[in-house]
Amino acid sequence: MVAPQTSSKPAGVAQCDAATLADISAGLLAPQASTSPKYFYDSLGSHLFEAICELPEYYPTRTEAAIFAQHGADMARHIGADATLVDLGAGNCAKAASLFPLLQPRQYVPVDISSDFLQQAVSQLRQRFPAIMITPLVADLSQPLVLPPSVPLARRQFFYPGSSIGNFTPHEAIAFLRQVRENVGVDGGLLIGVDLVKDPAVLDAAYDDAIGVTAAFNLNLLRHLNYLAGANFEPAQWRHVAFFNDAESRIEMHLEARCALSVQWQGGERSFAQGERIHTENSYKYTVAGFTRLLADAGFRVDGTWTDDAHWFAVMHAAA
Ligand code: AVJ
Repeated sequence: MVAPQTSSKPAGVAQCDAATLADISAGLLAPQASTSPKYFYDSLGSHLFEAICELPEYYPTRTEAAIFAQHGADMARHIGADATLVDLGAGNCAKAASLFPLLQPRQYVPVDISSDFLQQAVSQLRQRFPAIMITPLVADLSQPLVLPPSVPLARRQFFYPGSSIGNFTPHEAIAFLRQVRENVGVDGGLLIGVDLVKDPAVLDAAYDDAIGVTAAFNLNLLRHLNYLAGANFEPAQWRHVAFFNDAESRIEMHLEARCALSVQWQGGERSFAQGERIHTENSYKYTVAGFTRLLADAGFRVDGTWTDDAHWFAVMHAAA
């Protein structure tokens, strides 16, 4: 039997800017506590996400890869060679790199929030593809997207694979895609991966795998918050919860307090009752028709849709 904690560790010093601290604070203090999924991705979080992509339960990555393998040449015909490929949330850049032989971009602009991870990936990529100009950009995709002058306006093709669009609410997704649309110019486009509605049992398993990698990914958020906000979360006091919310058509991930506890951080504190949760992620699932409408609302015209045989995932190309 573990003795109940009577005194908690002191909170540390915040390692971030005032805006990040204010964002984390506001989320934790809301009646339904929540945090942005962007805080999953410190270096360990990015590596844990890579591990998730290897899990048998996590179908999106390999299903999307199979769609690219089967239809990549057709996609390349829609896009044309010598484009500037802007990869939103590039991570390890592996998906884009696997398409380089077909797409033959002139320039590659990987954008990611995790700076260390991006730099590492880019130095490897430069050795493998010396002919492609690589212009990495560290940016938070929840903020307005501004590309530097080193990225020409002509022939911009945005690449947003992996169904990360699902982290936005449909309303936010339209706003985000409108912004992409404004950055595309007249002769560009968007190649985007979308996770589709399916049997909830398949969805639940994909976000609550048997060996607990997704649980570790979710719990790692607490370690990252300790670093970012000088908080004193103890991951062992929290449980991973994930389920499909049918009414909202989304997977929800939460962290649930295993016992009554309190947490301090720079400039704030909160008590959580046993069973109280922090909502850490939404992952919306769409139908092809629904997402086509969403792209149209953002000012795009869908000119290609590719799916797997089971219709678990779709890759769509939209033109300006
Ligand atoms: C990176 C947002 C596409 O929603 O499936 C994976 C993140 N969270 N397992 C997703 C995630 C839990 C992933 N995206």
